[in-house]
Amino acid sequence: MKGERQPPPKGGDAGPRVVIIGSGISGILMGIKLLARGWRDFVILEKAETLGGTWRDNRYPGAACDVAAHLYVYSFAPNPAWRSRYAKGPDIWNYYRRVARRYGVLPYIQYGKEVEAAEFDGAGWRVTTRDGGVYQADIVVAATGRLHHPMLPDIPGAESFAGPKFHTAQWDETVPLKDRRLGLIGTGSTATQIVAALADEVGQLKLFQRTAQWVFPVADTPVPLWKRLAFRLSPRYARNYYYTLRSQTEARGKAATGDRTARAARDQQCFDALARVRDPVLRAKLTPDYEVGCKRLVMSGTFYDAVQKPSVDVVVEGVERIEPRGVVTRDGQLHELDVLVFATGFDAHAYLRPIKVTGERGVTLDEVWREVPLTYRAIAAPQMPNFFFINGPYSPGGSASVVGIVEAQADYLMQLIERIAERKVQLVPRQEAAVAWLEEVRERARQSVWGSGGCQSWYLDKTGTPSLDPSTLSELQAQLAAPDWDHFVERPALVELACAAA
Ligand code: N01
Repeated sequence: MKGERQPPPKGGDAGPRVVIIGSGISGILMGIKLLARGWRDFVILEKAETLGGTWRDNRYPGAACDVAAHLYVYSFAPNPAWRSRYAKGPDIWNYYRRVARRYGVLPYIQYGKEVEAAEFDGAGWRVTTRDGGVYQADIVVAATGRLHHPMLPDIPGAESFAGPKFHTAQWDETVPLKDRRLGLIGTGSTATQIVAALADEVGQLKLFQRTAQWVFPVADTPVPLWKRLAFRLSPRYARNYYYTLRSQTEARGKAATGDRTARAARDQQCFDALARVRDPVLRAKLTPDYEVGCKRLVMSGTFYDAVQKPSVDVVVEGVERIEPRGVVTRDGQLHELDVLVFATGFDAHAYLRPIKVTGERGVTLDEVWREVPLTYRAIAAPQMPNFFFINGPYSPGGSASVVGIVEAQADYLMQLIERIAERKVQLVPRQEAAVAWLEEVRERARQSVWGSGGCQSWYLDKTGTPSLDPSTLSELQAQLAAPDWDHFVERPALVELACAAA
């Protein structure tokens, strides 16, 4: 993209030195917020060669966002051009690139900079990258995403498969699929999108399902021309539409936190969608044995149609091993395959890893997080002064577009950064404030359907507790409206914050 690698402009109010790790939706947003404040002394370190996280990496066939497109945008940067209710992955990626360019963030991104370590030395942070880069910072913001590390299953013989094999987040576009025999292990949101996209293209698709999923029916309708024009001509119309979508999503999301009325209506739509699967044997295979919404709901209006096509076979016998010719299930059957894809999700609990973060008195983040990832409001961790997260552990999920959530967090974070800059201080959350906040969130999460619905999911941490805050976006915005300064230790920075570019 033109201008993607220009140096940042010089001069002006430099502000505190900030290192942002990651150039996905959260990292770009932090850049926009700093520039809006007039602060230019920051850098966004991106380990890949192009910007973007999720939507750069997930380029599998059918990749799309099942959150309404007009809601999956920054609230201040609507996109009147969306052509359908749900946007395709590459279009979303292009939207965020365009916004990054429009708001002047691109010159601040450095590519090929994989952060290896961040070390606090009393005065500030020393961030080092794999290629030997060293960055001194007053503040570090980790915007590294939650679903970033592909999870590859430990299935005997996986290495021996003779054909191409890859994880959905590492899709090999050079591998032809037409009329070939494709094996897909896993049945989450990703796999269901792939099944719908490829059922007509491949010769045969074997879907190896360990656990059935509840599917909430959604229809991907085109956005008519008059509406696109209205979005373009009337910012007010666009804004109202955004907030209508937001409240609809929030109402549905409340089901997760225990609102029985919302839950009943939502559940019924899932039951009805499943009931339309004609073959009773297939329907039985696709019927989950846990509560709706316990796992992250699959949102799809096409999966059940696709899975009923003659090319698709749902295999529920359980994968025993992989051999050169294909997958052997527990009933001893060999399913011969040409291509094998792992739709087995992500390690959602490897947050920030393998970056080594060392805070006060040499304590590492791994030590602070030995039991559970202890954070204060999912934004900061004890003993890590001026080190912050966006979309960190225990961020809310499930009831809102993640973009709205990270915006609420970024606005809160800007208040912390403002204070750090104004008072020339370091801020670190008090241990007891973090523990109290986390206990309260974990208790509510346990009581939510994620914790009590009788399923396994990536939401659950090693203790079996959902690592998500069940707060809705409105609740989160209220909680984050103004920092409670008593919950932070504030102390003078040892060295005055730099005002000139490093
Ligand atoms: O991954 P998942 P995903 N043998 O963890 C199975 C977001 N997302 O990539 O259920 C056999 O949901 C596992 O089985 P089980 C969204 O938040 C958003 O699909 O554990 N199977 C499961 O079926 C989503 O939740 C969009 O029994 C094995 C599957 O692999 C998150 O990403 C689109 C196995 C993993 O499902 C992750 O979704 C796509 C094994 N050894 C994704 N190991 C949007 O549209 C695992 N499985 C916004």
